[in-house]
Amino acid sequence: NETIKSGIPAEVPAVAQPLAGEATEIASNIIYHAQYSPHFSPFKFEPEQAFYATADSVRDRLIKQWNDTYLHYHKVNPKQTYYLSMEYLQGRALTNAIGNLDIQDAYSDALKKLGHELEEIVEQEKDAALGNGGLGRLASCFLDSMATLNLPAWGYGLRYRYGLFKQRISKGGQEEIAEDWLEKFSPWEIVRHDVVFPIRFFGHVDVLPTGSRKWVGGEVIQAVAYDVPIPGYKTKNTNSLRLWEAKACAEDFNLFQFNDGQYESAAQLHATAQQICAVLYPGDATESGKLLRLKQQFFLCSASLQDIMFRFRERQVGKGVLQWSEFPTKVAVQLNDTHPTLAIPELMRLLMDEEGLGWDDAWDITTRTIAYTNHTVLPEALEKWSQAVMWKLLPRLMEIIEEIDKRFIATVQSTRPDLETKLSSIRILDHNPQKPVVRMANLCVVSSHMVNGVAQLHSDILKSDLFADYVSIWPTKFQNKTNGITPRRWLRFCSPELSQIITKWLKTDKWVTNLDLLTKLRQFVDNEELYAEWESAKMANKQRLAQYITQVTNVSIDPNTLFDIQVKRIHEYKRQLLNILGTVYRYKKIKEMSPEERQKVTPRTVMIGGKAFATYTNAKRIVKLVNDVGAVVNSDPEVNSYLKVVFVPNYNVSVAEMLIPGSELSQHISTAGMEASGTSNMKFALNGCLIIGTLDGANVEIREEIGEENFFLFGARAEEVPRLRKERENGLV
Ligand code: T68
Repeated sequence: NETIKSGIPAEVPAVAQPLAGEATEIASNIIYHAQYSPHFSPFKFEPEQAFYATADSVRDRLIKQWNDTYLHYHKVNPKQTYYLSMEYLQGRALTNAIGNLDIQDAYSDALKKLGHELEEIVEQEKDAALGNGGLGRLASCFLDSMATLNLPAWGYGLRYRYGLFKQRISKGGQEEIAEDWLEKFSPWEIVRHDVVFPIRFFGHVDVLPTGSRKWVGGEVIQAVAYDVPIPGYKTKNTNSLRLWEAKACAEDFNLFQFNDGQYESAAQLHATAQQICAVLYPGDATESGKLLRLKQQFFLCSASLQDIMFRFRERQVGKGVLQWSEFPTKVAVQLNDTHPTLAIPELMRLLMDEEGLGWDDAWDITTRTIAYTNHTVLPEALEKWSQAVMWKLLPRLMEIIEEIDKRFIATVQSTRPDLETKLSSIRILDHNPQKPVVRMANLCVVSSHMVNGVAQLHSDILKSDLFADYVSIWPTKFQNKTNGITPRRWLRFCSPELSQIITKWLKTDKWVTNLDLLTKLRQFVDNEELYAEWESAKMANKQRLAQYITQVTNVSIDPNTLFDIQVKRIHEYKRQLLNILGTVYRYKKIKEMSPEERQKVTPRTVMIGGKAFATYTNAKRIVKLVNDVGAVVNSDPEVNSYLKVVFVPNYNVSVAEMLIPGSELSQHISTAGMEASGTSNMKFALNGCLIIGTLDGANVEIREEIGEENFFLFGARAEEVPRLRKERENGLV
């Protein structure tokens, strides 16, 4: 960590405050971009054109800092972190960029001069939804935080053409529609035509006269870099999110076949390349779906590692002989779950087959470079790839995985004979004759120098259960890193009203980078004036939310009711079903009450939102049930002034930015032991919302942080769950 911190020093001057009159300058810059945009007519300046022109103008500022940052790190050559993730849920970028550059007021004034409101312009931007849920959003939060902390840290991912689907609710329940976030273009990405790496699939392994091995033949697709700037908050430090796009070469286009009328086969490799980054998480029920997903994973890993090694080499130039043994002192690669596991055998391959290192040196470098974050203990979510598919697609990598497995077994047999009976479950290859597979989590644990869980309870369960045998081999390899969220997006920018109040009472805005300062608000615990201000901010956020809900659902909701919200991916273990059944019970109770009794009920609006994976039948049934319950409750004149139920369609980062500040009670009620961490719990708590939750994931730590009095504890504890399950299965309860 110390080496990593030696990046841009903390005292790097913050971005200059806009000067008076800068609004005029910005306004003319926006107009310049509108007039010379190659994408739109210069005679139009409607909200859409105003958005793109504003984004282009902000991007100019970012590029300056971005280039300076790159040059700075190039000179200082610090240890750099690389986050490898198949998912990034970035959401919108404009508010965040303007906020982090600290130029909101100047841009807001500039747009006013041009006849637009900043709030209306930012809504023109489509969410970049290159992720499914918590894991993808965590990656994006980390990028913001690392940039703000002046760490040299890059994210690597894929530039999916279609991100997470758009959810439409019809009579039958959820419908999925392709989300075309690049329909026009993204103003934030810059294509690097000079950063291109070849990625091989299929083919075979040749043995050279020297005895070394080389992967040859098959199909070779090009990975082209698209860079997205990641600005830190009030700092010059601007990192990169590098997203890879797949492309075939011009030589791969067969002109002869095309002229012969064989259009499809002439452009076959081009079509194959296009499939790789076509969609986030292609359905993997079919064999071709599985192959495509594996191709995506390898594409990310190989391109990123070739790029990282290229940069290492470039920065070592002039420092004498290239020492690959120093690679881990300059490079940290963090795997966001097992999806980028292939980085392990790929780094081994590049070091051995391309750089000529021996096994032992390559292994030492690989294990010191790679670390792994686990995000789940659910057995069905632990990745296992068919050995047959892997041999076909990645023959050289499979040789290396086989060797890692062999050497691991030999070490265990010689040093830990007591683990002999456990070997079949802790080794990497599962030779089950029905379906031989590679266990990716095992490969990660064996090959990483550090393994972490994402909340204390989850990390404890990893140690006591899923990875217990490994703990006995490497007691210090396992640690906890409880997830976090960026306070910029999840408070400062999504609730400017509340932020202003906090800044006023704390007499500083330093809390935006140091949340510990919020505890200083405790001294005002009895201050009526603060309460009144707080309440008015909450009411403003509730009104904004109520308006949005009416607009997207046609259900009018009353901001004076209690807003009770559960938003997250729909999953059985997250128990949206329990929530809606509880709501049905509440409905029936109100129905049975006398008019006098009803007067005592706190009127409540229950909101549930989230996407169900397209092939997850039970999750889709839950979505439909919530909608159907809503239809009954909301149209019942006896009850609907005391209870309303809405399903919030198309839950995404931007919708979350509206829901969370307007919430008063939020539900985090997963069966204990199942939710690795949860991160929306933190976002709700930060916005002054009470929590009802189980002792699961990071709820445990949040409860300690916000105090038991602000947390309605609910349900069984993790250690009680197995017994309860058994009793229920046996019909005892
Ligand atoms: C989540 N995992 C955990 N997985 O469920 C959540 N994508 O408890 C935790 O807070 C969060 O990770 C961050 O640590 C996911 O979001 C996925 O989205 C996923 C799983 C399999 C394949 C692809």
